Amino acid sequence: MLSNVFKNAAIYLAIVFFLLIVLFRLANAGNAPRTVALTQLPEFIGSNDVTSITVEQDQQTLRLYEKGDDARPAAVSRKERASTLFPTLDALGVEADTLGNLELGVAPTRVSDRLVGVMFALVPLLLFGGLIFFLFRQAQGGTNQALQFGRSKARLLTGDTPSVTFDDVAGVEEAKQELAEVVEFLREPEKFIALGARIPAGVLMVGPPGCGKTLMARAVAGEAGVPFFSISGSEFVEMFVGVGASRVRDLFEQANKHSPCIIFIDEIDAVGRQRGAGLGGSHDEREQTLNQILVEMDGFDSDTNIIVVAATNRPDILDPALLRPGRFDRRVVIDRPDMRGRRAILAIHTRGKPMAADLDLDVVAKQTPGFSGADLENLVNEAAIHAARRNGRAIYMADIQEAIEKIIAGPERRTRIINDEEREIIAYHEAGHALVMASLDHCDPVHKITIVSRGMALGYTMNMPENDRTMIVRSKFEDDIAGLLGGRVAEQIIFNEVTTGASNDLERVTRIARDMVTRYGMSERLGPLIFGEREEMVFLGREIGEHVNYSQDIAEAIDEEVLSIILRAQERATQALKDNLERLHAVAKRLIEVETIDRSEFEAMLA
Ligand code: NHX
Ligand code: ZN
Repeated sequence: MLSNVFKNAAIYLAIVFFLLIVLFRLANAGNAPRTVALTQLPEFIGSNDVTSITVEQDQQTLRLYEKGDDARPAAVSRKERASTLFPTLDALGVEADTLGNLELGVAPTRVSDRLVGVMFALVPLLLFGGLIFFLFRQAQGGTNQALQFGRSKARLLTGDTPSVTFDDVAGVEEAKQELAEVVEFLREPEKFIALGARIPAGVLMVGPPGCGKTLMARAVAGEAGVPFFSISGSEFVEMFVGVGASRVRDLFEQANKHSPCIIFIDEIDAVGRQRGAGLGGSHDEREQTLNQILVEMDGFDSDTNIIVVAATNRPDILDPALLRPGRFDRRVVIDRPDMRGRRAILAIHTRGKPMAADLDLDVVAKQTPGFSGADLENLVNEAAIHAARRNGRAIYMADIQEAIEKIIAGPERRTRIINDEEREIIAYHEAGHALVMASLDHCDPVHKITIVSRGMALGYTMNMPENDRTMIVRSKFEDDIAGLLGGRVAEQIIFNEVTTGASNDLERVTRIARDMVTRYGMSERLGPLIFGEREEMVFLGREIGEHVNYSQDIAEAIDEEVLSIILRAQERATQALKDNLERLHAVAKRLIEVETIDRSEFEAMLA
């Protein structure tokens, strides 16, 4: 509080001081005596401003010129006798080259000149003022109250009661159940207080981005019918020193006036990172903000009726002080939805939109493994856009299919020019993927094979899991690697040549094999150990780096193991294709003919 007052006062003082300097300079503009060299004199003689010219000589001030004297405004050199310029000097017998600097007496400038001076003096003032104003606006996040420091945005959001309820949230049933308790408390705090129950001060929502943490928090407020104040942790960090803490104070003050209510702090990891951790950045500011949050939450008593909901996708880096009892002691996991969850989320997003009768949400849910709620919302929107662009009246299953593929692989590029030779390579590459995947037990069923360009890819083979997976067995990794190598292996077998095209396949293969060795302990040689610690490099923003915590020998062994896993898989892919050479030709030929083969046709070709 105090530091903030001081800081504001300092800024006010600086502004006033600046104004005073400017005014002082204005008042004196044009009146100061000026020192010039003899050779510059002609410029000044005859000017209306010059009232006198004097020179300091032998501790005497000699007056050489007085306005009205008949002085010659011509070029002079230092060698020239000064007497030709100034009769006074001649009388005194002073030589020009012994003269020191001359002082010009200057008349007060005229009013019109002074106005011009004022204009010029105003330019830097306006620039400086504009700069300050701009900085304030930045700090204020766009408000016009330029001099109001430390006012929280939450105040401007007025703490409205959200209209979303639990009906608008799907795919996180467990989280809903846990939060139902919070809703009940917010609805009837007296009931709990009468029994002397200690109400949770804070709920920490943990989960990957786009899975509905914010929506869930809003729904809790909406369901309980209480105001919702929200602020993001990152907003605290980007402000002036001391402002973060004062915003927290302001936010809680506002919330107190509207209790019972919910305060939502998004991305709390931005301020709630372990204190003293990391390099660089303004940590004092962050710590002050964090401390203020803790102070405010500790100040809650039994009749406060405020519940602070915070969200993060990095609970591991939070300061333990945040998680102590009486603070964020409840943890609710908001994870990626499973197939049923996705179905329910799709039902919400298709609600009220003209959906065609052929739409089967179960199939869509099945085809979107790993999609978050936000992804699904985007999917339905893309489908709607696609339907509109073909002037449709409703969103058909085909629109959804197109949207899924667009999200996974990028927009279709039918006009890309590909010659026959390249088409053949692409067709064999994709047929190779498909046949290796089909002949290995742990690969997901092939859903679609195409040589129609999409995004960066010239062609692609899509496979889809039958069911959601929570864990992956080692054999599946091995089969997946072989499947990914299948395209390149086919190129090698058929053309006795490989292309640059498989770069993305190889990237994925390398990542899987490396993770098998270093993260999942799936190499016998290196054993069930984790190698390298993933860490967040604070000074590089959100980038994830790796901390090497193993010896050079181990590093070599890891590389060898990764290579051996990949070579073994390549061997198996080669074998699978050699065993299926006729099918490989058949699928590739068919691809060249029709460009796209779907699951049922592919399975028919295998039989
Ligand atoms: C190029 N593209 O970059 C050309 C245009 C081998 C038949 N000169 O493996 O399209 O060579 O099974 C995400 C997805 C780069 C990122 C695909 C980055 C593809 C795709 C290179 C098929 N299908 N390769 C494949 C392919 C290419 C690339 C990607 C990406 C090809 C192959 C791209
Ligand atoms: Zn490929």
